[in-house]
Amino acid sequence: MKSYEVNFDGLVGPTHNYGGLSYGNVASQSNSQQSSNPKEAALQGLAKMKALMDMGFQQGVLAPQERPDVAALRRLGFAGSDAQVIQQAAKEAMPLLVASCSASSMWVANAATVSPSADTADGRVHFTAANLNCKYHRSIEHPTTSRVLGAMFANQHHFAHHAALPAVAQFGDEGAANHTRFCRAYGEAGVEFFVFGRSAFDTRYPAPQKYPARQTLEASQAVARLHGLREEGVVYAQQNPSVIDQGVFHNDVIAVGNGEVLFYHEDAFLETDKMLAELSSKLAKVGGKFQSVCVPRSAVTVDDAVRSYLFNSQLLSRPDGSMLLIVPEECRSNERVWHYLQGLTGTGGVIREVKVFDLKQSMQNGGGPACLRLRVALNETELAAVNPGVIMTAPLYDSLTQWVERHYRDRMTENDLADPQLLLECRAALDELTQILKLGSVYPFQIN
Ligand code: SUG
Repeated sequence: MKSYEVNFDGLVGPTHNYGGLSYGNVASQSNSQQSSNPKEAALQGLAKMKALMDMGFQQGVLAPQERPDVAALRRLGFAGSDAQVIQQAAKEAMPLLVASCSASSMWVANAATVSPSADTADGRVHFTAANLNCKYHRSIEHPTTSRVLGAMFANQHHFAHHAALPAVAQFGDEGAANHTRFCRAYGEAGVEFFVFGRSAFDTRYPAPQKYPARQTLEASQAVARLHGLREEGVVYAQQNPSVIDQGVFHNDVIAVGNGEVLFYHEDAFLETDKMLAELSSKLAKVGGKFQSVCVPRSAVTVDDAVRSYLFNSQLLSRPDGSMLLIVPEECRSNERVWHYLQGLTGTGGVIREVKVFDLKQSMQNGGGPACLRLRVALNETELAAVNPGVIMTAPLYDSLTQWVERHYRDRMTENDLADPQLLLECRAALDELTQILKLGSVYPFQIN
């Protein structure tokens, strides 16, 4: 049976702004308080989806969330009408209003961890929504994420959904940003690679000194158990704490994998040789031949990787078995990175082509091409069981771009977030979106 990797990209929400909310994420901190352009952000994301679809890849779309999250503000004690809640928060606790307005759900690599049916004990595709509890503004995403994923992958015969892990730091889980899967073919059993930043309970693992390690070993292990993965089909590795301290807040900022290939930076992991050997032997047991492409620090520094997002790229398989790398424009403007990429594609290795996309609006908050997509490997039958409303087509692309043009503002600053009119605009837009994507009622304003 045919199988595919389907990339579901997060549609940027109408409140996209630079709130400076993510300590440890260099771009988020350095662009804090700049004005953003939500319309341009959403159109840049849609252009990437369309381009991948036009290249023949399976492409889907994941809806944004209701923001401002008035219910979250009410849980923090703000009261009255929705407009009063927003105005009171703006007056007394602006950082909380900003957090409740973040469009951070666009980075759907953090929405969930997904295990394809070929890896799981019950032969279903498993999803665990990420609790994202390292940052308040992201910790409020998972209930709606679960509803949206439930509406997209509704068939219980094929899809199993798990609620987010307990919302405490010991189970900090950032979803697929710290998870990669290696396989010979998408529909065959593979090896799931979980990368953690620290251990919550085992003091033998070192932790970063400056910035938080968002993913714990215990969270990754819990996800593997929930998904019914075989021990032989899982490898755990620790991120090098020193790269977290240099701004690598998720592993997908320093490594990306696809098929039988891991593309990574020399400094990305601890005990790299042991990890590569384990990946290689476990992949061999399911018939695969592991290949690694290491980028030496002499060619690209960790700082280059953080600024250019070289590794936050999409590594995609082409029909002839070679691979294509989708990188952000920032890779072209970094001389060392661009030089490295020219060499990489020129040497006859597995990565043959690089395509560049302008995703500046998202990049300025630390979200590159890979952050914007959630990968779901599906066989033909499973793909047919996905809600067809969320699969990208030329007419859907047209409807979504028109929808963005109609509803999105082209400038957003902190002051705009305090405007109660914004809430009404967002709800009207999202109500229409759920009809376009045939999601039913998934937002708090539609349910309560
Ligand atoms: O969680 N930025 C996101 C970026 C997530 C990137 N995702 C992956 N690497 N997969 C984060 O730090 C910034 C929001 C702000 O500052 O307004 C933010 O949440």
